[in-house]
Amino acid sequence: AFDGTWKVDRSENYDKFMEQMGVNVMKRKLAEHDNLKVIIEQSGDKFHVKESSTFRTKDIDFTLGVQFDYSLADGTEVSGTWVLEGETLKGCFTRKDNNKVLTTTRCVVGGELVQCYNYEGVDAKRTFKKQ
Ligand code: MYR
Repeated sequence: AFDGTWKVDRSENYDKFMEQMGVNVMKRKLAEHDNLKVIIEQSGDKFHVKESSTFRTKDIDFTLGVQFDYSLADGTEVSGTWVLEGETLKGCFTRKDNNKVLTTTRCVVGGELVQCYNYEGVDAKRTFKKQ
């Protein structure tokens, strides 16, 4: 269900979320137009995710339930896991610099990939269209 090439179409409260993450205003302005594209390939409980944006391209392999390290587009290092609950991927990642937790979910709704984010009480959402 998650397989495909997904291009960001719209974002809600993403600026506030990044602000809560401590991302400076200049990077936040650039991130508003990051043209984020996520290519997801799932086989069983293994995922290959290729992220590309105006900031970078990055590949990651992970297995559901198995902890891995990742660095976010702003350089923040996190460690955590994705698990599947029903039709929803749930991610829980701890920042290495302050031990605070970022949670995120991915689910497909009406043919769109919806990713929700939460950090320290601030929620955001980005919706991706399939290419
Ligand atoms: C992946 O499945 O794409 C790799 C693991 C993702 C880890 C957490 C994603 C949250 C991204 C938040 C971006 C915030 C930028 C300050």
